[in-house]
Amino acid sequence: MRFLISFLCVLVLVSYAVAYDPMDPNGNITIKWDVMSWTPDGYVATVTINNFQMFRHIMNPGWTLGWTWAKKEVIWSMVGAQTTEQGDCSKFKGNIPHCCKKIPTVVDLLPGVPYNQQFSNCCKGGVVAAWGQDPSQSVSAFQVSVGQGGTSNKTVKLPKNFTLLAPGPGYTCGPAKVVPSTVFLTTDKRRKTQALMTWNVTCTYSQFLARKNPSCCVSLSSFYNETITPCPSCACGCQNKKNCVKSDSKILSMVGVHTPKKDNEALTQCTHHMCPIRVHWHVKTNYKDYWRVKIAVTNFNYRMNYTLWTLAIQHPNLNNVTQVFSFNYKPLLPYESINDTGMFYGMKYFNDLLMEAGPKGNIQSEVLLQKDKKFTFKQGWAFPHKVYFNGDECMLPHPDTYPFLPNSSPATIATFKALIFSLLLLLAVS
Ligand SMILES: *[C@@H]1O[C@H](CO)[C@@H](O)[C@H](O)[C@H]1NC(C)=O
Ligand SMILES: *[C@@H]1O[C@H](CO)[C@@H](O)[C@H](O)[C@H]1NC(C)=O
Ligand SMILES: *[C@@H]1O[C@H](CO)[C@@H](O)[C@H](O)[C@H]1NC(C)=O
Ligand SMILES: *[C@@H]1O[C@H](CO)[C@@H](O)[C@H](O)[C@H]1NC(C)=O
Ligand SMILES: *[C@@H]1O[C@H](CO)[C@@H](O)[C@H](O)[C@H]1NC(C)=O
Ligand SMILES: *[C@@H]1O[C@H](CO)[C@@H](O)[C@H](O)[C@H]1NC(C)=O
Ligand SMILES: *[C@@H]1O[C@H](CO)[C@@H](O)[C@H](O)[C@H]1NC(C)=O
Ligand SMILES: CC(=O)N[C@H]1CO[C@H](CO)[C@@H](O)[C@@H]1O
Repeated sequence: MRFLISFLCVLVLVSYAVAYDPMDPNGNITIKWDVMSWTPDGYVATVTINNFQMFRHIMNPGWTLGWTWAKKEVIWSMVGAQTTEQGDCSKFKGNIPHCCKKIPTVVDLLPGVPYNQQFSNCCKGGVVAAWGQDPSQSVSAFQVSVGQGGTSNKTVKLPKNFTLLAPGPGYTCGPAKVVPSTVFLTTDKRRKTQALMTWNVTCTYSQFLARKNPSCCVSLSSFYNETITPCPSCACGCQNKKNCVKSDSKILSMVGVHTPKKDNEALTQCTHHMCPIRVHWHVKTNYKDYWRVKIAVTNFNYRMNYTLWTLAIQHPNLNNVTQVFSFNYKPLLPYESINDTGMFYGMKYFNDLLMEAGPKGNIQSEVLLQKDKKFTFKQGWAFPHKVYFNGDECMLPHPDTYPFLPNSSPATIATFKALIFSLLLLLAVS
């Protein structure tokens, strides 16, 4: 037993260290620089940000990218993005660069900029969809003209220390690496061109770097037991409890209270769990060959409309999803032998926006599943193993508190889950 515990500990630690997410093993954000031309004092590059994460998008207020120049490079101009500060360009006469900072900070332009300032895939306010939700919108790009840089693939020095300042500390970027030059197809698809040089940077996400507490929790209920298992108390940390707002508070009608903060800090309704988001899983109906689950997501954050929300769930019966009502559904890892995870997301213009806390701050759906060979209502089998909202894992209740089928007791599975749960708790506390 002791061996098992230490093995699990090691496994857990290792997987956090490399930010490996078993629900999305290939998920990352890539930043690709394609040098399109060399100039007398540098180069012009197309910078493309690809979000390859299946269910984690970059939400409002969008990405902010920083890097450190290797030498004395400056940015002469940018198309489709801008630096937030110009810095000290006092050494220049005549043409003044767009930015002279050693560590430039770049943001996307907002929608609606004049056509001549646009670049393909630019100007979305830095919002980038999740790959699994909308691959065509999971990319963002801009053009940068670099001066005082190398002027050939022998003399150019790759920028260093790439940082996704927003969405923030959850992302860690590796070093830039020269990769085979990107090949482009002309619009009529009859000719191929090629970048003069290409380098890639890969950034990965770790929830444990992003925040101390979960940002969502799960509650459970079933038709076979009237107990509703609530979210764990203080699931999202109770240190902000003094700043929470009661649902009948007069503050809520004050102007500006609902305006999102730059760092997206939540203004949470006072609840025992203190989570901005709660996911409820209700086992609703039992048929001969099928069973039905109702899923509801409630927003307790007065300061956020969640656009393009995603819900990723692991449950052994998701290999047999027959019908999903009023959400979109896509299996994750559909080609692996353990086909037990899937993502739900809203239907465009119908429920892809989860409104701020209040009467409209909820969305729901029902899922019809064909019974798996292992199907049972015993031992909490009908409840999900993992739930992620917008790419962050939600806290589940303790398995001992799940609604039980009358006359069945939580046996081995529950105790095993309890073991893992206490391990996680131990890690969270330490
Ligand atoms: C980043 O994600 C892409 C797409 O899933 C994958 O092909 C690539 O290997 C990943 N890169 C790294 C360094 O993991
Ligand atoms: C570099 O990034 C692009 C996506 O921007 C990806 O398609 C390509 O496979 C990456 N190259 C390597 C060698 O990882
Ligand atoms: C790396 O980038 C971050 C953010 O832009 C900055 O705070 C830090 O000083 C940089 N580190 C180095 C070694 O340049
Ligand atoms: C640099 O460019 C030359 C041709 O101009 C090419 O032969 C060489 O492979 C390139 N080197 C790198 C590292 O891309
Ligand atoms: C959410 O959207 C509604 C309607 O578009 C708007 O009135 C409200 O101010 C928005 N709330 C936030 C927090 O952005
Ligand atoms: C995984 O499940 C989905 C339905 O949820 C199904 O379409 C797909 O064929 C399954 N893949 C495998 C390998 O079983
Ligand atoms: C319902 O589940 C709870 C555990 O959450 C259990 O204590 C209770 O006995 C169950 N009710 C019935 C009627 O079995
Ligand atoms: C509807 C559906 O996907 N049914 C599948 C459920 O799972 C069994 C194997 O466990 C498959 O044989 C069914 O085709």
